[in-house]
Amino acid sequence: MRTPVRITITGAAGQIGYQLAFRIASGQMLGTDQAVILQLLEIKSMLPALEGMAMELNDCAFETLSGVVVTDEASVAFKDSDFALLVGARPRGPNMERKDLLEANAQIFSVQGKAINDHASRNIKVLVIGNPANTNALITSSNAPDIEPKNFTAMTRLDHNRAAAQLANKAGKHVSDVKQVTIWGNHSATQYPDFHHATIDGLPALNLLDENWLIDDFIPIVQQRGAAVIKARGASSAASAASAAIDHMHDWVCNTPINDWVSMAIPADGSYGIKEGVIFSYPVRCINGSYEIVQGLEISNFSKQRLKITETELREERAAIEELL
Ligand code: NAX
Repeated sequence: MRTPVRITITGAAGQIGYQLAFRIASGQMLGTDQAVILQLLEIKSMLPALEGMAMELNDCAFETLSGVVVTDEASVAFKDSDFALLVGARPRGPNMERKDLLEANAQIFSVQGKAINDHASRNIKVLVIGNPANTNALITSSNAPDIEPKNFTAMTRLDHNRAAAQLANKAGKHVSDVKQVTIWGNHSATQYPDFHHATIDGLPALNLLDENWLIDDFIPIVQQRGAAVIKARGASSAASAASAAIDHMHDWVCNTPINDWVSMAIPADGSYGIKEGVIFSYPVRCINGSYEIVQGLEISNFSKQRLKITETELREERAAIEELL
């Protein structure tokens, strides 16, 4: 068993946190030879629930679990943290405008960014899940100036996995046969699920599936999948979101398969015409704990328009919280 690493989960007693903690503690994120210490952060009123969760984690007797910290203080939760999954966020309340939601979350994520800056490992890998995830990641990063911006990412892996599953189902294949799907941009309804480079069982998706279905059905199905799950389940995606978060961190650390890529929202660097200043989802390959944007993909005019729409939304979100950056 390797020396324990410290993993912070915020909003740990919420529905995603309750899935995440047990799967990470059992070795599903970093492997069954990697010991972990979970550092769980919640708001004060949720501490009793979090204590109960810590009891259950102990009761699982996981070989990989070396300790559990329960706290409502960010300085404790992020102390020496090697990985952080930022799930806790303010949900949209009645009469709340988009700007109010952005500002309420900006307050939470600026506090956590400062705590990361002051207390976490200098090599921490951060994944923001709480919405609006891309802009929350931007705020967290800008409040942690001593940590490299590339260490701050936001989650579009659930959208990526949803896209792959939709293509597989339509083609009558297994999801593992689908490669090179991309989610571009924001984790919101403006995201662009791009099928142009996707292959299914080695053949271009465009050769196997009707282009009208890909444009008129596939794209909106993926964009609206979160709302469809809420309608069916009466609650938002939780197990699938936790699973995607584990995939994101696992691949970041343990590499992406050679013939495929994944989608991660990362600091824009000018690639594909997206200027710096936003956290934008790109196709990436992970090697030795780092990620690289997949370069040189052909982008059609149709795709360029879609990229512009989602970039514009991210710039608007940024403008709403600019003073907190
Ligand atoms: P829950 O409401 O079940 O849990 C959130 C938890 O965060 C609560 O227990 C709350 O007490 C805690 N919390 C709130 N403020 C906090 C703070 N300042 N510090 C620590 N904890 C705090 O929501 P859940 O279903 O778990 O979803 C969490 C977030 O994930 C939401 O913002 C949601 O919109 C977002 N999602 C993001 C997805 C993505 O793909 N990026 C997909 C799933 C999900 O919708």
